[in-house]
Amino acid sequence: MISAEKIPNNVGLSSNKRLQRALEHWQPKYIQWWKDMGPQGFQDYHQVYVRTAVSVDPSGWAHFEYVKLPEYRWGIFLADPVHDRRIGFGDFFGEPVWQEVPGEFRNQLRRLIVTQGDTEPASVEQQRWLGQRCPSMYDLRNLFQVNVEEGRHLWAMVYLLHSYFGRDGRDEAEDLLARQSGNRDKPRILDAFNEPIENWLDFFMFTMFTDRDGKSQLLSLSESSLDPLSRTTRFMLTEEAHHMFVGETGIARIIERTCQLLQSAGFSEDVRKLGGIDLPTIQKFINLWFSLSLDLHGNEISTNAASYFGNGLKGRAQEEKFSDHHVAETYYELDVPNGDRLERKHIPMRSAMNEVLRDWYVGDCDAGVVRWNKIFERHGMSERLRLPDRKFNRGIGMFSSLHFDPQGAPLSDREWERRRNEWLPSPADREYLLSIMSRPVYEPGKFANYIAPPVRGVNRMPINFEYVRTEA
Ligand code: BYC
Repeated sequence: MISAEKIPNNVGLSSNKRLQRALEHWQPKYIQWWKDMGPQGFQDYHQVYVRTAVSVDPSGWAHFEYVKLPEYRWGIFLADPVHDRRIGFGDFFGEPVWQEVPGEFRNQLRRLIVTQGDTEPASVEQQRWLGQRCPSMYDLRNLFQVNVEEGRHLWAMVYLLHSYFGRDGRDEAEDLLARQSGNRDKPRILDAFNEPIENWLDFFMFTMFTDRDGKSQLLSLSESSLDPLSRTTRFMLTEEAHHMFVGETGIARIIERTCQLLQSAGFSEDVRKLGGIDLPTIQKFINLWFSLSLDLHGNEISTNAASYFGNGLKGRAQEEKFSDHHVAETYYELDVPNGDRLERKHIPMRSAMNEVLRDWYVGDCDAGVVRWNKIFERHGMSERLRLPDRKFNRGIGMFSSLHFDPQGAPLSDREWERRRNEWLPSPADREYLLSIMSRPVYEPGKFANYIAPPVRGVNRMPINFEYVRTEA
């Protein structure tokens, strides 16, 4: 039986019979999915020190407890309503926001919510083997925190589907549990969510770059005229911040350790001989996950994006920072491939909305890389990491049929095939990473040789706290 106590919420679940009935049907399937496709080997005998959102106020955040993963209390939360909120962009600018789904935008809204919802369980599936290779108990706990929150984000989208899309919504909610990351017959919708995440460098890059796409997409959905979608995504953003923290600090700690190893060997050694992760490998994983996550912003020129904007369904990140919210007569300057040259074209701004969001995203990623590079400065080293050019390794959009090196210089198909392993992780790189991650580090306070400890523990607990307990 569905109860408000088991499902923390601020959506009036206890008095909403329709939602209760829909969830009663869906929740057992979700739990079965979680056991089958969630963290492998940690479902039955482990208790994890996790944060559970029990309310939207700041004190609701301080709620930490040991839980068995399948017993986590996945809740449903909307950020507080904004009094007299008005539509902030597009053709309906200035009108009151919608509390129900307008019939004419039903399909588009459903599509956006399903696409967003599909990424959440996908990421849990992608990460399900990582516990077996964890670099420490602290990191293991962070992995599970990210996983349970992605599960909660799925709940958030399912809440919208169940509450506002009737029968179709219930069918879509079932399908969200039926597609599977990497499955050839029923894959996840967006490509990056079908890529394997087999080692912790993948994981930290994913939480740095792909979760940051989550941030940019959620920011733009939080502008939506559909108020429940706006309020749901606004609350999700608070959790997303932690995921990016895990990614950014995870890579920072790997860089820190690599610098230490290099220094201890007087810069004379290959870091791999010392069991660390060399900088060229780190750079290759940046190249991979940044380019995959650029693809997640869709085509550069998109009629879908134009119509989402015009209809007020999906805005720009931080829409209030722009002065023109109609965007009916402005243009975006885009370099479009024409034969073997790029030609500057003026694209109606609404059709370039995916590119506008991508600009915001690239700036946010760049700031993170600048912070990583400070670690080299602190060690007095001249090495630097960088984002590849946005044309590099693209699978979606107008550059997807062409090849470019990380500096953006065009390459022939042959040259690309010959040199791609210089820029992207090779099978040998992956084999090396698996070799140093083959055994999990489960002892409190101990860390794998390739990563430095964090600056502080979780919730003011010591670094050597037992973040994951095993039952006898
Ligand atoms: N892979 O007009 P276009 C997160 C398809 S991450 C495969 O450009 P649009 C998270 C597209 O579906 C954030 N296919 O599309 C992070 C369309 O197909 P059809 C997730 C792709 O709609 C970490 C066709 O190409 N949220 O939260 O303008 C862990 C035409 O493309 C891809 C959202 O994505 C791709 N990458 O833009 C956990 C927000 N890109 O209809 C979670 C909701 C495009 O021709 N989604 N296609 O068969 C959207 O806003 C839009 O759907 C997109 C695509 C920006 C993704």
